[in-house]
Amino acid sequence: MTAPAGLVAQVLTVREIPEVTVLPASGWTERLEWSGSPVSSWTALTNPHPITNEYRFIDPAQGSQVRLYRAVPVGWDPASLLRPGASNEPSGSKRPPGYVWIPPGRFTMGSAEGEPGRATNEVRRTVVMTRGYWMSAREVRQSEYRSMMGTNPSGFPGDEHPVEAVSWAEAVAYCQRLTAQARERGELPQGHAYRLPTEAEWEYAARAGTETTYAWGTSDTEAPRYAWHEANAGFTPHPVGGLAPNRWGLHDMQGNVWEWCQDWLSIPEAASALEPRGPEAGSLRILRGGSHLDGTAWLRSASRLAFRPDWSGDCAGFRPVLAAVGPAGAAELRLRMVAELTLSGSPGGRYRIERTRSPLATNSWATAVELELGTPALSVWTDLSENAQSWSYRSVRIDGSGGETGGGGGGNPGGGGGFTPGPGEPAVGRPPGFVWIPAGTFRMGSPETEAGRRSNETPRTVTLSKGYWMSDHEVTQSEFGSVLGRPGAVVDGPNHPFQSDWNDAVRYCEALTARALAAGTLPEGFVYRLPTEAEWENACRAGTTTRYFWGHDPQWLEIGKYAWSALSFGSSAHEVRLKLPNPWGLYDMSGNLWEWCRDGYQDLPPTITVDPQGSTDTTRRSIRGGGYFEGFNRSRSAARSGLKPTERLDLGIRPVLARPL
Ligand SMILES: [Ca+2]
Repeated sequence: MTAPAGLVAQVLTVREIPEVTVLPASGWTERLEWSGSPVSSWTALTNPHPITNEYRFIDPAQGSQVRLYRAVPVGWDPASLLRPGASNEPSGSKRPPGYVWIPPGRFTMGSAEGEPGRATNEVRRTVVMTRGYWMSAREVRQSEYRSMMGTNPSGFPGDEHPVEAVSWAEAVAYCQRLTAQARERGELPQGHAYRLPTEAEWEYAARAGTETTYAWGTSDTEAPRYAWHEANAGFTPHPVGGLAPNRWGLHDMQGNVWEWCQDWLSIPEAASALEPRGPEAGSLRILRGGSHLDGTAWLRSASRLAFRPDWSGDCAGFRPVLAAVGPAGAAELRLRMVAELTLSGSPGGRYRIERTRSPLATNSWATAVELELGTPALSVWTDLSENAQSWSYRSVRIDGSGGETGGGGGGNPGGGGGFTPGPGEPAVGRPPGFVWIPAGTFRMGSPETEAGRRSNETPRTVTLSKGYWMSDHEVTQSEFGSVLGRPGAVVDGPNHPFQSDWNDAVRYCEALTARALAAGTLPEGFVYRLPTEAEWENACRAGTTTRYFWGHDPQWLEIGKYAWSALSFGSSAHEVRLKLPNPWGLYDMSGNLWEWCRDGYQDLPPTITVDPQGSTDTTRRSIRGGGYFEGFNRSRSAARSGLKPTERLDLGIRPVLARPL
C-alpha cells in the first residue's frame, strides 16, 4: 500500500535504540542491569518479573550516552536439574568427534575422612553442576597437538601418545586455537568455547557418578585395568585410550599423564557450591589424575596437585572441555539496534506509518503500522523488524480530516472513502475502531501436537451463526474515562489499555449500549457486551489454524512484531495498536493485557458446536490472549485461563457489538 498521489506525507525522524535479549542459563533467574561505564555503578532496569526465559528489553532511555548492559544471576531452581535418565545434551549442537556429553547433576567432591592416602586439602562438599559440557574422551594426542600448534614438546614421541611437557599456558593456547577453528567452521555452539576443565568439572567427570576412592571402586588391584601408573606403565606414557574407560566413557582420567585444569589452587570451604571455580588469582595451577610415574594414592578421584603455570614435565598433559563461557548462571546477552519513531500530529487523528528501503522510489513505500493519536497528540512506535535502521519512514494521515488526505482510510465509515460492508454486515452502524467479524466455522482449541499447549484447549470445530463487530483494540484509559468517568486503578497514559475487573468491563459495555441508544447510533438487534470465548478466539485466529495468528513461530522470531509478550518490554502494559494487527485488523489480540470474556471459566462442552457459551459456574471468568508479562506460550491463540471477576491487575476489555446472548 502506498500513499495516494497528492497526499501530504511527513518524513519521520528515526532514533536507533538498543534491544537487549537475555538468554538465561538453564534454571537460573537473572536481573538485567545497565551502566554508563564499566567502572561506575550498575542500575537494575525496571523489571518486576524475574527473567527465567528469553527476555527482550528495548531501552528507550539510551540517548547520546552509550549504555552497557549485564545480566546478573539472582537465583537458581534446583528443579531444573536433570531428570533421571535424561541427558540434557543440547539437541541443536553437533557433538564434537571424540567428545562425551557430561550431563548436569550433583556430586560429592573431595574425599571422605579416613580414605587411605587422603590429603587434608581434599575438602568434602556437595557440588552442583547446573550445566552440562562436552569433555574429550581422551588426553590430547601428539598428532593433534602438532597439527594445531606446529610443534611437539613431548619427551616420549608417538602420534597416539599423549602430548606432555606442555605448560598450563600452552594448553590454554591450544584450547583457544581449537575454539577459533571451530568458530571458523561454524561448528561452535553459541556461548561456548573449548577450554581446560575447572577442577570441579574434571572431578565430576572422573567420578562418573561414584563416591568411592576410585571410579572403579575402592580396590587398588583393579587399577591396572584403568590406569597407567607406576605398577604397570614402566615409567613411560602409553597411547591414549588403551585401557578401559570409566562409566561415562572417559579414558585415562586416572594415570598416563597428569591433566591441567583451569583453576588456581585454593583450599575450598566445606560449604556446598554451584559450579565452583578457583580464585581470581594465585601462583599454582591445578593438575589432576596422576601419571605413569605415580602410585595409587595419586590415582584417587580426589587427589590434587598444583604447579606454576609455566612449569612443564613429561608426566603432564591435558584434555579440553567444550563448555559454556562464563561462570555458573552467566546469561547470554545479545544486543541489536531497533528504530524508534516519534509521530506528532492532531489529537485523535489516525495515521499510517510507511517505510521503504528506497526512499526515492515512489512506489516502494509500504505500510508499517496505523496509529491513532491521543492527547497529547504524540506517539512513539518502535520498529522491531530486522535491520530496521536501514528503513526510511514517513507518516500519512488517513482519517480524512484536516484536509490533508484524499481518503484511503479503507473501510472506516468516517473515513470519507467508500464504505463496503463485510459479509453479512449491516450497512450502517459500524462504530469507529470496530471490525466486522462475519459468521462462519473455525477450528477452536489446539491440536495435541502444538508446542506449549495445555490440556484445557480441547480442539473442536465451532460455528458462529451470526457475525459481530469487535473493537480493534483493548479499551483505553481515555475511552473508559469518557464513558464511565472513572480513572482506572492503573493510570499510565490515555492510550494505554484500561485495567479492569470483570464487573467494570460489563458495566462499560452496558454504558456503551445506553450511550449509543441515546444517540440513535445503536444498530437494531445489537448490544455492546463482552465476547464469548468462541467469538474471541475466532476473531484472534482470523482464519488461521496456527499457534499464533502469524504462524507457528517455533523459535519466537516473529512474536515481537505482533505481541507485547514474554516477560518483556518493561513493567506495565503498552499503548494500544503499537504492534502489527492480525489479518482481520485487530491489534494486541496476542499479548499486552489478558482480555476478559463473558464466559464462566471451565472446559467448554465439546458437544456444543454452534455458538458455544461458557459454563454457568461464574466463580471464575475466562481470560484470553496472554499478557505483556507472560511467557510466549500464553499468547497463543488457543491459550486460556480464568480468574475471579474481582481481579483487575493486567486485565483488559475488548467489547463486541453483537446480538445479545
Ligand atoms: Ca590422565
